[in-house]
Amino acid sequence: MTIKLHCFGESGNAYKAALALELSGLEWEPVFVDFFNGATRTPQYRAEINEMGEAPVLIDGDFRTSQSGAIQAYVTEKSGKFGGKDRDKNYEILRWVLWDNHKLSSTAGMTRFLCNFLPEEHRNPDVIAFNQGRLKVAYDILNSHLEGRDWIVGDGITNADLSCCGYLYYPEPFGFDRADWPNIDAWLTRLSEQPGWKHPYDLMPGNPSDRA
Ligand SMILES: N[C@@H](CCC(=O)N[C@@H](CS)C(=O)NCC(=O)O)C(=O)O
Repeated sequence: MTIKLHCFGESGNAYKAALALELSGLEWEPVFVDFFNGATRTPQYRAEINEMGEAPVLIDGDFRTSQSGAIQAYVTEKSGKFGGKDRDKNYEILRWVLWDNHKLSSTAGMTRFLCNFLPEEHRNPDVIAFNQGRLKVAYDILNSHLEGRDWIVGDGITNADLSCCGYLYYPEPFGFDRADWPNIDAWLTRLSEQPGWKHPYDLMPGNPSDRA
């Protein structure tokens, strides 16, 4: 049975799940979530898809979960890919996924939204600057960790990489410039050169140009 991923192209959180599915080789298909027309806020979405009112959501037969980290864990369980080979590695991967979800992707996603998708009259420069300050700390932590490393944990791609990259390939400006962070830049290039890698807008339906 084909796995379904409720997602949309602009969502870096959905990208983490979609990229894990794509690179795992599992059979999957996207189901478009019309986020920008309020789909995730409808009672129907909350009742039938996800009570948390978020994308991504994975449905595989009678199994369903949301949260990109949980979806990645499911992909690992099902495909045997992107997990650790031992307990220490598994916890190290989990540690980076949780860090990403809290400190990197949630702030990057919010900042990108504030800078690009919120109507201009609602964009608050102080809020944006505050978030960009927090992000700078996060980029620095990741960039330092990647010094002398090809991947975040161990010697191959894991869910730590697939999580932390979630918002870092998007073209919309939100204060992240790859040139400022050479180890992150090289790591993003390395990941994008893996067979099967796709850009978020090529992997999932939904693109800012749809609303232009
Ligand atoms: N921690 C969640 C975050 C998911 C999330 O915030 N998704 C956004 C789209 S990128 C969403 O659906 N937001 C709906 C809302 O806030 O109303 C994950 O990693 O999956």
